[in-house]
Formats: sequence, C-alpha cells, structure tokens
Amino acid sequence: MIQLKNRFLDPHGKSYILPFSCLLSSYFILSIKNISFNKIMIKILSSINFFFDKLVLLICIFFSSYCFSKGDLTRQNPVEIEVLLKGKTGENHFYDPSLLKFETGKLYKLKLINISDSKHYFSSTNFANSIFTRKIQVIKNKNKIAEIKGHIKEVEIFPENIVEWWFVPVKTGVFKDLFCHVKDEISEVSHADMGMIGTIIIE
Ligand SMILES: [Cu+2]
Repeated sequence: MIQLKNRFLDPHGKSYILPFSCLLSSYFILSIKNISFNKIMIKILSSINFFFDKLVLLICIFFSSYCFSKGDLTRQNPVEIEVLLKGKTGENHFYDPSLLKFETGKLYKLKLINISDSKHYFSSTNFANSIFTRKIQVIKNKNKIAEIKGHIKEVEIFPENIVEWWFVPVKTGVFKDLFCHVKDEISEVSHADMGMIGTIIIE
C-alpha cells in the first residue's frame, strides 16, 4: 500500500491520475473481496511507470529537435514584398514604400520594380550586412533572364525592369541608410537628395 502511495505521488504522476484512480478502485474492490493481488498490482504499476517514462522521454526528444532546429531557412516559401522605384527625371525620385520591415529567419522575395524613366540603386550597407542572400533574379518582360548568387551589397535596376532579391535576415536593426546614389540627368542632384531614401527595419 505504501509503495502504491509513493507511486501515486511520483513527480511525473500528474498524467497517472486517471489510470491510477481506476487501479486503486479495482484494488479496493478486490481487497473487500479478500483477494490478494498485491504482487500482480505492483507488476502492472511498474510496467505502466516504465511505459510512461519512455513515452515522456520520446516526447521530450521529439519536441527538443522540433524546437531547436528549423531546417534549411533558405528553402521556405518566400514572403513576397514589392518596392516600386518611382519618379520622373528632373522632378522627383522615391521608393514606394520607403519603410520596409522584415523579420529574422524568414525567407523574403523582395521585388524591386522600376517603373520610372531612370535607373535606380537599392543601396543599404547595413541591410546587406544583416542578411543572407540566397539569390538575385533578374526579370525582363516577365521572364527570368539571370540568376546571381553570392553576397550582394547593392543592386541597380534599369527602367521597366524587375530584380528579385531572395534573402533571409539574420541580424536585427533599424537601418536608415537606404538610398539611391544616381544623379538626376536634368537637375544634377542625387536621387537621394531628391527624396529617394528609406528605412529598413529587421525585427
Ligand atoms: Cu534613383
């Protein structure tokens, strides 16, 4: 009986309550009937204890591997974000949107779409140093025409073209160094000074 009590108060015992209640009920019924099944009961309880210990261990192994390993981060379904490069030579140039937010560990497909009459840079050293680039894809007339791999510092996109930057952010920060350093052909002022600047936040 003492053994039975100790087992019931086992630190893992919360999940044992229901089966133990059933077993205790059976035990008392059998005791009332003067049938001694102590040894059989202890054996049954030992096997249940063994089974639950193994089960708890397997669940721990499963969840620890699930929690601590996320697999290949560059092979996720990408989160697609579009940035339009807009403006008119001699008037203005800007990113739309000019505030971009990303999260570490997610794969992004950043589509840089130049719908203006001028070439533009997407340049942010802090951003480039905070991501892992999987690839750059160059799109012309809706067709992929090139794929570039390796560490990318900045990209330049010509009018009517699209560049897709596939990356996984690895460092957090607020980066206010996004800008375009092309000079306007009419005003000879840099696109950055005409408004083509932006902020990138990695959370
Ligand atoms: Cu520009």
